Amino acid sequence: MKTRRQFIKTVGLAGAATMLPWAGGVRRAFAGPLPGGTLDPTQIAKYVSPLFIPRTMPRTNKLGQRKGKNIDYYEIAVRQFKQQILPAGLPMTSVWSYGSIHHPGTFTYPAFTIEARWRAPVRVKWINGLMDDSGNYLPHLLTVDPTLHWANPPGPIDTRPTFSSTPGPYRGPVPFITHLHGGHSMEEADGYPEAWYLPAANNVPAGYAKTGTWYDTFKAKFEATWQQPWKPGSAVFQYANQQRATTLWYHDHTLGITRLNVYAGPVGFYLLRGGPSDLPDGRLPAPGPQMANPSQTSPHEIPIVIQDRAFNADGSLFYPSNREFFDGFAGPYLPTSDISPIWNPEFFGNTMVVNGRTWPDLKVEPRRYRFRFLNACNARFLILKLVINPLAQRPARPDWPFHQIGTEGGFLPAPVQLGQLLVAPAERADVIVDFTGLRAGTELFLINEGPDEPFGGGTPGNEFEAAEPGSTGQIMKFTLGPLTGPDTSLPVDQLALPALPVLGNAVRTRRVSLNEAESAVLMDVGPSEALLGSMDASGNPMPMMWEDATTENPVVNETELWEIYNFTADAHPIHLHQVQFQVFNRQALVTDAEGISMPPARLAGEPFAPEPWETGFKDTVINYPGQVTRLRAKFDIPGQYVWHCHIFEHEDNQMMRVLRVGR
Ligand SMILES: [Cu+2]
Repeated sequence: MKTRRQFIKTVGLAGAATMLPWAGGVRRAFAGPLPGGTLDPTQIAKYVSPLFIPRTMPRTNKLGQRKGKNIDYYEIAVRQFKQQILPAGLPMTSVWSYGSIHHPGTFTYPAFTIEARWRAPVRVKWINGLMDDSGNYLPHLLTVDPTLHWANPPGPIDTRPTFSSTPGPYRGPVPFITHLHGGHSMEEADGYPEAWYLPAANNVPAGYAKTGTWYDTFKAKFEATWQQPWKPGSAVFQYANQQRATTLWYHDHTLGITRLNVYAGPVGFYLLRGGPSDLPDGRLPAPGPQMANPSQTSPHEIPIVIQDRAFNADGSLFYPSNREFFDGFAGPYLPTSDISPIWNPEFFGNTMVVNGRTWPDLKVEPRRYRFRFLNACNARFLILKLVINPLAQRPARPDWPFHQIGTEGGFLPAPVQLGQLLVAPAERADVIVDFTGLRAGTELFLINEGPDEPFGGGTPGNEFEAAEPGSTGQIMKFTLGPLTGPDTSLPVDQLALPALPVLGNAVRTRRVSLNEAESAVLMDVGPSEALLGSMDASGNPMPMMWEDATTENPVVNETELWEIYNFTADAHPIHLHQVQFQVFNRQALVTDAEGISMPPARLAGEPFAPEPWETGFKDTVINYPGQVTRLRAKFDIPGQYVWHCHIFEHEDNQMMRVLRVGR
């Protein structure tokens, strides 16, 4: 069985992990919710709140163009507000999320959905509105570790600052920048981690940088192209929408603080429709949620974002405020050692939040629905099943199937019937669930059998223990009502999906590595950070830091084969910006007794094909321990991007590298 203990084992870096100061190896021996805040998740009534269905983000206006199409223009801010995330009767929760500044009712967590059409440009003024009513900045809702390599507005910016003693948390104005995840975006519109900006607050302390290293470069580029200024506290991004119709989402991407900025709430869907890679109207379950007449809208296409969170008894979000929460390590921290005082290597919440509400219920009709699932957890891999009994012994037998039709990069070649959906952080699963024939009153539960700890592959009950059935092992409920109208969508077995474009053969093979680092000065403490890296000619990993010289530098318009060698004990969801790639294959590596690849990397066995649900285009792929994962990508926009692990805690502490295309 995989344990927390294994996670900290390091390959290629300071080794010698033997006895550990925490009780990690025995934690899963206790049946019960994970530790979290002061609100016991078993005291939260399940399935009392209806599923919140985010509606369409209202446009600010349409901008005319002399040539070509009009531009859909939005002005969207991130703000702090209270929302009833816990069931009525329990306190409200202070969260952050996005909304249209001209439509006060649109500030919800998750945010309203941006509806985009193929080849119709969308322009968004993204405003950092993390200020109070007096225009003073709001400090973070959560505890910011100032010792990572992070945005660091007090300066020097975008560095790991040095301290003469262990500092307390950062309480200043919050840097923020929004990334459209999966977008085939120009560099200035991609939400680069060092292009952040503070709110245009009255009281930003003297000497603080108000923007990150790359902000001015991208501002100049955008303004020269589009003649719209970037005002203080904002950035304006334009998305061409010249990519396959698919499920995109938007979230913060600021260097070293993304885990906290996203955990605080701001997240939204961006649905790109139309064009040759979409289906004609009428074939799939519709309509999606609309802005107008929400009470009269009965959407049959619903985006569903799943997140694990933890709460305090006063309704506030809980996120660890010290390293000790993770492994009991109480110091010494930086600068005495190389362990950060606050950062946790992962966080697993004990409460499941779906579209901004804990364990909601959705009333459905006996017809087909299209659900666009998004795993927006910080670190948790989900294994979703539909069952009659939510407390059924794990692993449970699925009582109802999913038909997956798409993933991050649009439709699959053909629908895939699945008893379970494995969804890593940032992955999307576009699925049809056909409730046809189910009697009114039937209840189906969406459960989760992913682990309450890092995922390393395998199956529940064998390689890991399934999530605790009474808390994180449940997600939401579907309650069947009567059919109110005919279902005119096509049955799944009659559904033909659009053909996939052909990527072409790779002209270059690029070998990269996933690594973990434990303390170089403290015995038996780790991890201190997670690292990407390259590989030497002998197959040894060469872990690299964010600040090291760029090594991933594809030529514009070349297709590359990436070989991602995992030298850690865990699976990492690796995300490449700019591109939608294709998973080529995977292959086992020679490992030690615990399944960890041993350098130099040596292949073991034959390559094997990706899962049927991985055969479309993707922007995030699961990299299992003990394996190399191969993907093909064509990089066709020059510029400054990133590739990184989408476990937010990893990404924030070095598991991110520059991806520089061309030049
Ligand atoms: Cu990772």
